[in-house]
Amino acid sequence: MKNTTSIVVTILAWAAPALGHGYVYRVTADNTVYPGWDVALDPWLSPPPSRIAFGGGIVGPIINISSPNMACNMARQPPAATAVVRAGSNITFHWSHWLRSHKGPITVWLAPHSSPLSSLNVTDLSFFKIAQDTVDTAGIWANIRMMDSNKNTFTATIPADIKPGKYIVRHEIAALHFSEGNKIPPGWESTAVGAQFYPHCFSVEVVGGRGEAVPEGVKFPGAYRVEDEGMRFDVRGGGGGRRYTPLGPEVYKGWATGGGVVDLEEREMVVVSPTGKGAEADAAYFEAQRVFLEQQGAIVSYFDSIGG
Ligand SMILES: [Cu+2]
Repeated sequence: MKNTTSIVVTILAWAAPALGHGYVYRVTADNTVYPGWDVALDPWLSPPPSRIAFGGGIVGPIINISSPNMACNMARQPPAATAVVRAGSNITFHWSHWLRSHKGPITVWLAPHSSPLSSLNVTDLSFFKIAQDTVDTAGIWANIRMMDSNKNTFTATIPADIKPGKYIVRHEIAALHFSEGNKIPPGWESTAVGAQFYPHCFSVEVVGGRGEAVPEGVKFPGAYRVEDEGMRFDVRGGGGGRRYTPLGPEVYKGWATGGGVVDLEEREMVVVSPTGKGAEADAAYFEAQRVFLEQQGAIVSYFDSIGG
């Protein structure tokens, strides 16, 4: 017990507030495994690593829905790489440990763009929703399902009918544990700030499709409003029988509703080097990542154990 506490305290001392929160450390896009932005390892790599993720290393919640950070979090470093995905293929986000108290919906969005990534302003983009999970009839929330049934991953399908080209993928977990004013547990009043948002963004190029669809999108900030019903829900008390109303527009269905689902040829799994420095460096990177995820898991377990 004491041992665990001292490990937790040591880590908290330097990595503190962010690390209780989860982050996407890996993305499997159309059977190619890309490194995400590893908050523990990537800020220290020299030269800076080439990632499909917007980097910056911040994993704390966005609590102000008018903030420009609602688009792609506080990530200030644009991606240097782009995942190439076939229209109709899957993209899977691999999360580190997530706090069980932080229950809420998960969404995935796409926004087309034609600017160089280095000068792209993500708040100008129009995002359409391609995947969503909220709460099931048993009261299990999306991010709990992600942990307990899907090995900390969430998967979306790139609509088969969208116009080929460059897109930003926006993947968001929202946490509603402090969203219902009268349910704040004693001692947590000062942190009761409402719904929290944890967006992550990635660069992809959609290829191979026969589609021309350019679905209507929404901007972040702007897509959510304070008065939206989905901003509030009593995730501790099960909502008192109320059904959850998702935030933002409906999921874009594309051909899914009118047929036209594509049959993609199987693709062999490819792992993109996280270091670009050969097998030995990659093995060391993956080992460091494994150790760190374990430590982050210890922090999360600690918070879980005190109910936070
Ligand atoms: Cu939190």
